[in-house]
Amino acid sequence: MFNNKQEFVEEFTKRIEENYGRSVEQSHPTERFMVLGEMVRDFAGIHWKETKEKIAAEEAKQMYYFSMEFLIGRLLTNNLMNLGIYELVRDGLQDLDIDINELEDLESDAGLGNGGLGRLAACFLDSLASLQLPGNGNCIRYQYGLFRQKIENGYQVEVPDQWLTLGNVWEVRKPKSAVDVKFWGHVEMRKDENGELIFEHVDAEHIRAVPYDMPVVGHGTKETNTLRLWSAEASDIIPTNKDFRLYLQELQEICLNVYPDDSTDDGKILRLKQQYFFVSAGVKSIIRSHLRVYPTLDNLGEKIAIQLNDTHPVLAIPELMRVLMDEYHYDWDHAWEITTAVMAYTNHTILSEALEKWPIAFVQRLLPRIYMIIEEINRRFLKEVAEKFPYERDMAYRVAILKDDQVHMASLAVVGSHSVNGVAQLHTDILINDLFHDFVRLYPDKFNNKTNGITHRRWLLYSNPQLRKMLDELIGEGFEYDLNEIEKLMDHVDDPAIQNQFLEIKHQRKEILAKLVKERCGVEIDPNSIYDVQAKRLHAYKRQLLNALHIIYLYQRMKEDPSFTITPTTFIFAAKAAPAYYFAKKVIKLINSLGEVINNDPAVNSMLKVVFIPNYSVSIAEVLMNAADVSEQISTAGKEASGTGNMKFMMNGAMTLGTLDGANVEIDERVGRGNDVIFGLTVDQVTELKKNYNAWDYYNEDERIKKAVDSLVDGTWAEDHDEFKLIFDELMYKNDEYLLLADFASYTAAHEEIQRRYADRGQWAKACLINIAKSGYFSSDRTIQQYADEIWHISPVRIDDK
Ligand code: 26V
Repeated sequence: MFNNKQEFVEEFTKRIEENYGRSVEQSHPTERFMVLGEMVRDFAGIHWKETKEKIAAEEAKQMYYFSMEFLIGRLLTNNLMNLGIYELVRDGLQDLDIDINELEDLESDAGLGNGGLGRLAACFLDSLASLQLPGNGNCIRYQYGLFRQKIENGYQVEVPDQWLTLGNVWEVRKPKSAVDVKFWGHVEMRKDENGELIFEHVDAEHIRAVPYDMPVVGHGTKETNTLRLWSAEASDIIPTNKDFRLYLQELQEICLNVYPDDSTDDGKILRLKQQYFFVSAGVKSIIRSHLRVYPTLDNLGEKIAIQLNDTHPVLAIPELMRVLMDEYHYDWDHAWEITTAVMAYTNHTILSEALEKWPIAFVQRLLPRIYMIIEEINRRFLKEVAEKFPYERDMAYRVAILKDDQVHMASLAVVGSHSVNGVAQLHTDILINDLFHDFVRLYPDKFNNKTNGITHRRWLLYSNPQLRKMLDELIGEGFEYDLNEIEKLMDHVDDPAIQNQFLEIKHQRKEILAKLVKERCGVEIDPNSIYDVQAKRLHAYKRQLLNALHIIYLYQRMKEDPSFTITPTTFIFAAKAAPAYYFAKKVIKLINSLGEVINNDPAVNSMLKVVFIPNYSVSIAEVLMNAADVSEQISTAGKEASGTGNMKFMMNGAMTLGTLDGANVEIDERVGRGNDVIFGLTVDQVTELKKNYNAWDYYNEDERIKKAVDSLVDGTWAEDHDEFKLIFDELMYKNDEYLLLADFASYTAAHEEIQRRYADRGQWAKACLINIAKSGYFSSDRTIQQYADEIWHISPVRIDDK
């Protein structure tokens, strides 16, 4: 390949000429990007084969992360940096008069996910490879990522995300590894010559699943894992009872886009198809490669772990049962023993509307054999429940997989896995004491916590080179490999010179963000103002509306009382709303309307600005998180399973302004109350208050609330007084489900505390440095090590230097 700059330049030039028949000078930037990408992929490819051979030779156990989402973002910089060839390539390109930054900007984000759950999967892949652990991803090759968000007249408009226009330079199509997945049809039962019952899925529609593999390279290691993305194509066995064009059209829909969550009933069948498509293909390809190394599937549980990322891939449980029984003739008990040894499930939400349930009729028609197996799992499980708790009749109903004409996927997940974990301690406590309480009584040993993490490589080292440099100089480079070492920074937090250096770096990052805001929003923001950022999916429970109400209060106060001043503050939002989530879209409109009025009002705009950055994505986050002074983590306590944005802000030296929810609790435990600002009701207080809550009490008793809420319908923010009526009604007539009004006073006080603390620049810098120093725990390397040790039981595979 290439070992030095000169070799790189030669190889690059040669490939441009060979691929495109042009000289480097005449080549188009996209051609340069493609060639560079191919070279990097081939560079990684050398170790890919070695890794596979080593795993087979060592008979190492492997993990497969089954996830409907991998929110990867861009890979060029990440791969170059992880491979340790960034400088070499940058300098080589410079010799050819090519700016690497320009090529970096040409890459589309691989936006194969909705939010935190998909980004977590991407961080996990990076940590697995960096820790040299054999762990692979299994997902769908969506033709379009999550929609691109445009803001038109303040409203969200969804535009298709055509991430594959240039092709995906990182992937390798593997037609030889294709498998067929079967839908519809029916099951025939007969006895074979030995009198054994045989189940045959007949008249099924066959769809070919073709894998596209992407190498996953770690930092400072040659171990190279695989992210396998499945794409649907026509099978050799084409349906005889369906028009071929209809067949093609239907199968193309399977991989058309990332499902933008479940707010509507539309496309439920399609979603179910997507789920079965990628888990069936994934299970089959795992079995195939297992049998290439071992003569039997008896040891599958010792050699393979499958982690189910939420309930979306849970059909992998009945699918593995089906393959073991119908294709390899295992009896039920043996198949069940293997399946439960392989499977582990992570829960990512306790919100009942987000817990998947499928109408039995759909599953029965689309996946007839799978449904039979689910029925049998349910039957045997309920028998066990009755035996263990003979005197608790309603227990069986509460835990049943099949009830009320629906398949309850979370119950299936818990029953069919040997491990069930939550994603932050508080969330796991709620799972154990509440959502899965009955299951805990049945299987006390299954439940455990794995607090989320983020890859500090992407989120600190690569996206904040200024801070990285300061840390390198101050505490050495060890923290780049083991983030726990970042705690060494504690020795310097009192040093005024270091505090100033940090503030200077933060200022540089704020200038970079200001430039992006100017480009994307056309608004000038002042890097000397406080950057107060809330960036996450738009959901009622995340309470962007509480943030907006507080801004309204500040605006009204400034207008009423000219002597009222604050340290200039820029409130920055970034959020996508599900296309059919009407309330969330209204909140986006409201935030944009606040910006419109406030930013153009000379009476307030030197102290207050509001900006909404469109199209929140991994690439935007890389610029946004490290420029923040304040990190808004304000969900109603108990509702945010963990959050991972909170960790990205913290690691880059922002102060959390948050409720005691999700991983905020663990951030707070580490940094201490003086270095974050915690407000609002606790989980227990929420439960208590919910018994008797009346939003009108807060409206009537707090003048600030009344004024802010009234402004939603009095024309302050929109000519049409009905524009925000939905929001008003949600708060007042639907009784404020997420308790915004109850937390308003303490939220306002928390902001006042932020203002006080920010005034003392040295103390503020010290608090931010403490946040950075204490962020070691939130590296996904720590999370992955815990999964590896406690759930998967996998060990590093070391590829030797040649
Ligand atoms: C989905 C939906 C869909 C219907 C409307 C309400 C609703 C609410 C939440 C969800 C999210 C489902 C799963 C999910 O993405 N959970 C997120 O997982 C992250 C990684 O563990 C975690 O940091 C976030 O707190 C959690 O919300």
